[in-house]
Amino acid sequence: MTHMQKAADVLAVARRIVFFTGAGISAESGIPTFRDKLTGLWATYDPQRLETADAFRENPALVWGWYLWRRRQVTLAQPNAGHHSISKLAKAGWDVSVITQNIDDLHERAGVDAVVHLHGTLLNVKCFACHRPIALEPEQLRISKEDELVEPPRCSRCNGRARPGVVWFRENLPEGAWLSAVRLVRTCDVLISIGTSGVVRPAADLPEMAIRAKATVIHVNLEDVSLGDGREIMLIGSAAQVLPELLGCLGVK
Ligand code: BJW
Ligand code: ZN
Repeated sequence: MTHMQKAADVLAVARRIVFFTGAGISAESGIPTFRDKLTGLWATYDPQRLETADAFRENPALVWGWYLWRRRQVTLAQPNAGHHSISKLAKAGWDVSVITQNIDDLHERAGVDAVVHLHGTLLNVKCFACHRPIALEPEQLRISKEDELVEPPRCSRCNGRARPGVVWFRENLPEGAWLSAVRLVRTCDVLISIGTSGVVRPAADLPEMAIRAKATVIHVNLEDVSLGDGREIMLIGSAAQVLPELLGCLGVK
């Protein structure tokens, strides 16, 4: 039996399915991943320089400008067949939840309502000082090129700087999101982990948590990222190819 058929058989009888997604699922929508060679954002940028609170403190205009550019990139992108497959499975009657590390809104735009965002979202803006949400006008979000320095707007309540509503290294994950994720993972039959390198914790602990809770873990990735447990099924290929094929085996169009 092929790995694909084995995965379809497991899903056919699954009661609760959790999708756990990383940058790889949005790659075919044109959003670069973090750690892939050549196309990864970090091939040209040093993450330590841009994705930490220290970096923002040192050079807020560089970091804010860079996030505005990424925001525009996300706004112009469209969900791909991988994102759409997840919502098709839900519409076909499966009990499906989505936990994502991604800061884009492509799952939502593919029709999934309650997405758990472990690393925040690019579309939210908050105050660096008092953490309250900040609403910005469209012209404050405009940008012309990626290396433009843009001074962040100020918070109307405390005059702190606006920052993206994402989770940087050494920052805690939003507590509610993390608790929801753990609850979903501990009670699912199948966790489908898509397009994540599994190096950033605590998110990377979720597949192992699912295995400990006796769920089957199906990985979808360009490379073998399995943990070496008998409960895993590794499907090698791109999300936009593998997921429609998997749905095809289940008779979901
Ligand atoms: C495809 C595909 C296709 C490609 N189809 N597949 C030492 C110092 C400081 C911190 C730490 C430390 N040691 C450990 C830590 C903790 C740290 C951590 O884990 N660091 C490791 C890197 C070592 N974690 C944290 O700091 C977290 N907070 C925390 O732990 O708080 C407690 C604490 C407090 C005080 C001190 C220390 C700890 C927070 C983590 C926040 C992560 N934030 C980012 C940036 C978000 C904002 C932004 O985007 O700008 O989140 S980092 C980045 O990595 C982003 C992602 O969500 C995350 C995961 O990446 P992902 O999704 O896995 O992408 P890639 O690129 O890595 O992988 C893509 C995969 O897809 C590959 O496998 C490809 O093969 C595959 N693929 N195309 C299918 N078409
Ligand atoms: Zn403020």
